[in-house]
Amino acid sequence: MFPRRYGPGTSRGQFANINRPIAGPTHDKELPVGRHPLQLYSLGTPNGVKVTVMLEELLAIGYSGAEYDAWLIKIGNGDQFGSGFVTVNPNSKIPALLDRSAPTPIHVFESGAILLYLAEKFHAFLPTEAGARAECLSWLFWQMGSAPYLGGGFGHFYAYAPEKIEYAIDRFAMEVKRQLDVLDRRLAQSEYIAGSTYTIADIAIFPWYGELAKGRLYGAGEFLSVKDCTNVQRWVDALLERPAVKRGRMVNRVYGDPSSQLHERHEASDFDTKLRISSQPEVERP
Ligand SMILES: N[C@@H](CCC(=O)N[C@@H](CS)C(=O)NCC(=O)O)C(=O)O
Repeated sequence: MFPRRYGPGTSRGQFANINRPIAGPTHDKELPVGRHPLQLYSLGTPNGVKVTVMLEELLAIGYSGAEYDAWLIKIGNGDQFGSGFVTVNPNSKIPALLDRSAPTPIHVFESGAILLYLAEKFHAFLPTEAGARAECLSWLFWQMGSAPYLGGGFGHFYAYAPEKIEYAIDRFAMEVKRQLDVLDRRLAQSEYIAGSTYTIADIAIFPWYGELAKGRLYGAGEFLSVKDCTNVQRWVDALLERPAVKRGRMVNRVYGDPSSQLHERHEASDFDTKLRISSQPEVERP
């Protein structure tokens, strides 16, 4: 029986230490600042990877103004509740971006807003023609609205919940299967998500649904029969070949194969010199 008024219960599960019912900082801590115009405070989860892939794509096509320092925010340790981070993102979630190239530094939070901000700043990966732009933004916002059902819904109840609740798993698995089918039907019609060109819609959707399709999220590939989504598979395989995608997936990554982990990124050469040679695997939290 639930009480009439909410009060924190005994928090359980692997994220119990960072769950809290109030916002705001828990401690004073300034954020580090590097020498590049863009300062990214993040972690290599799907929401973080969207931004590092975008920055690497911008650099790959020659926008040196997209040079960035990527600082590691360990959400399992509560770094997102430090006063400096909360100033950049009052919602205390990665990713958060600080653009110091403007006379007054600009704070951007929410991965979709960061992608849009960077696309507009550099005039890249966002079509300018009204119809194509609307298509791209529709899919970008589709991702932002849909992924919480995948991460906060399916992933949470399938992989993280201390006890398995059939109703919750069934409800969210069905929704995620439906979302995958939305993408599969779309990708049967067009090469990329928003049409014939690669855009921020692909960059936003790939780290969630692309990784899911490859069985790398929540160990749920077989359960969701992801191999049946042949058009999604074709699209992910193409994206995984992009050098910028390969680099972006490594930045701020603290789990998986140590040789794919670049905990912080400050120079392009870090990919050659600073990949992890040993580290403890850490579980992601999308
Ligand atoms: N809608 C947000 C979601 C960001 C988000 O959920 N970030 C997670 C990691 S993927 C986080 O920072 N969690 C920390 C916490 O919940 O305390 C976005 O797309 O930027």
